[in-house]
Amino acid sequence: MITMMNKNFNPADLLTASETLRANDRWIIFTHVKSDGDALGSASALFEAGVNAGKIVSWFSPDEKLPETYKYLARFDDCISCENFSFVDDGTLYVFLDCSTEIRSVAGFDINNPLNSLNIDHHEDNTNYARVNCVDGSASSTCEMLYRVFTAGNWDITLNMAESLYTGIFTDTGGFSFSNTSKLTHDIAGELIALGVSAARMTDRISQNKTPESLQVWARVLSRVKVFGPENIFAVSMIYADDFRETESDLTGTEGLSQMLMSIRGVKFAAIATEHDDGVVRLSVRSRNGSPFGAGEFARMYAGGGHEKAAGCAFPFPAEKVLCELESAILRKYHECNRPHQ
Ligand SMILES: [Mn+2]
Repeated sequence: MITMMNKNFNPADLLTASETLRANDRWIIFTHVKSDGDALGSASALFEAGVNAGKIVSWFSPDEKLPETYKYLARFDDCISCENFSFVDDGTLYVFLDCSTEIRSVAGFDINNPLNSLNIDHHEDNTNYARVNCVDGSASSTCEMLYRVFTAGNWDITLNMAESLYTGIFTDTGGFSFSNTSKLTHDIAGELIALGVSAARMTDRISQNKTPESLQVWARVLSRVKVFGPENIFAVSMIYADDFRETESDLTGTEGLSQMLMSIRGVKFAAIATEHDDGVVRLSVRSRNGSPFGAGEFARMYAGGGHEKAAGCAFPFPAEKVLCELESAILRKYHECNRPHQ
């Protein structure tokens, strides 16, 4: 399996990122589409840090609606939804958080003329599109990166910021259970707890949030799970647009479903297909050690992206054919990986 570690990370980048933030009085923060706990947590923490340091800060997301689960994050309500942004060379610092490419966020950023910009991320496949890049592919989360930026520059970390940072670290590590969880991850979580974060309260807020409506979607998806392949290492299932309509729930209630498939005994690779309102089907893919290919590798076959073990892509088949096509695509890939080299 190819692991694309970011070769360019240098610990000095943390201080450079901190100094870039200090040197600029106006920040505009961008997070990625389909925001998750890490994107929202890092934006919330950075927003607070900026306001506390007397900066003028705003935050834009390409999402029409943010997942309600994270409503407790400071500055959650300050996020402005916007698809296209007019980037201007007026000295504003544009900060991208948790975005492996600029395309993952609002449209309009020109990588050939990257203006005054800062990219803080932990995706192995980050394209270093900004003027200043602070990307460590071995970090668990952007929140972990941001904590390291804050400590490198001696920024005050308030309780609000600590809760936001803890949120991203918790969600991107699956509650400290994925292989990206390191000693450093735990050390930082410990520091955040020392700042007043309650681990139990954070777990409640993040995990105890399912609505009865969203659980009906879970029930449908679980009833459709298909496990297959050698020693049953593959699992797939599907959410149809009708599932949302009939249960009066939405996409935000499905977070964690692909991880649920990974909890089936023996499963090393799982994919959940979701039919969106516009008919487009998107895959959420997960893998763990022992899978013949990584989630990222699979998603890239369909021009998707993400991490080696958690990735996503569009899947170009009509909803009624998706499960069948998905199973054969996985098996084809499996046979390709096992074909003897010529
Ligand atoms: Mn992340």
